[in-house]
Amino acid sequence: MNAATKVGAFGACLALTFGVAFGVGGAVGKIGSDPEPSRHGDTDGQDEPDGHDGEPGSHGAGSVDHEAAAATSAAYRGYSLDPAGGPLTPGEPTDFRFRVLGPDGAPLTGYEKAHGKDLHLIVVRRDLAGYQHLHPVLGDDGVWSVPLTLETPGEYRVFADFVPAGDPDGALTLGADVTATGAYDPAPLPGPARTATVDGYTVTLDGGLVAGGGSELTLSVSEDGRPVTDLEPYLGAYGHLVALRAGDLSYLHVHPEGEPGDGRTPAGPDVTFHAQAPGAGAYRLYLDFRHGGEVRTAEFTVEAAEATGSATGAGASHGHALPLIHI
Ligand SMILES: [Cu+2]
Repeated sequence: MNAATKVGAFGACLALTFGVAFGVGGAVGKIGSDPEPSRHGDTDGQDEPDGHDGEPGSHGAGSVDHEAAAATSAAYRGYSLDPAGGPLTPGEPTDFRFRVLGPDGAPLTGYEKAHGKDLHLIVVRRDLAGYQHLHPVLGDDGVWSVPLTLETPGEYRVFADFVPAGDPDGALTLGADVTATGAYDPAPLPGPARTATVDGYTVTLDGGLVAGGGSELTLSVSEDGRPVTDLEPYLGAYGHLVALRAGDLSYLHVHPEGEPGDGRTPAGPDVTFHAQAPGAGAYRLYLDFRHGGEVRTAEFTVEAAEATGSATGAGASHGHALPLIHI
């Protein structure tokens, strides 16, 4: 689907951080940016308001690692990501399959739902173009599958964000490279901006990222100049935010703390997130929001500034522990 933008907003401070996973993609290198419209590949746009079973912050609790500089690798904590198949053909729909192997070497079949899904798969080209947020289906044999089309040639990174059942360390994210054959023509990263437009929606960003610290980001959605106050729940929240750092593809997945129906979280126009950036650099933010029955993605480039003075970020000021999963 297309990228679009609309962000819901929670009136209050939604502090929540879900599992924040930092992954450094292996291959550093080409990072460009994406002049192309972002693609949102969610295949199950319909998600029920009740699909959220992760308690904010529950994810990742216990895996706090403040030495952020992590790298998302294909193997971590004994788990590994095992994609099947070779290079894909650009523009051709593929049944993309992969497995997560557990510490015992066998395919992992037990998952705990987070945001209504057993596993979230993020796919992006290495220049941060072509973003997709997919929800694969798990087979009894531990093989995940999902329809996937890589529109243009190039090197892509896939991130599997999940919670192994029964693992006290909580959520983790594993990354792997996938290639779409042909000449890769990386685009430069779009410059920092406070506004993004998608399908008639305008999303404005307030706040920013602080290198190595917590910060608050508020995204406001309007449509044709009017604030949107009836955002629809998507995966149990009014907005989902993923951030990827240009260069090493460090990965952050952040969610608002409030939930639709909790009696205190308005359905827009503001949606606030707490994020923790692993370090300085340029990040591409992808905000998924749902309105009018469709999920859209608004994209922004944000520079994470070095923290100055006290090391207190917005998160700390709110007294929230920010789970940080170091991948
Ligand atoms: Cu997801």
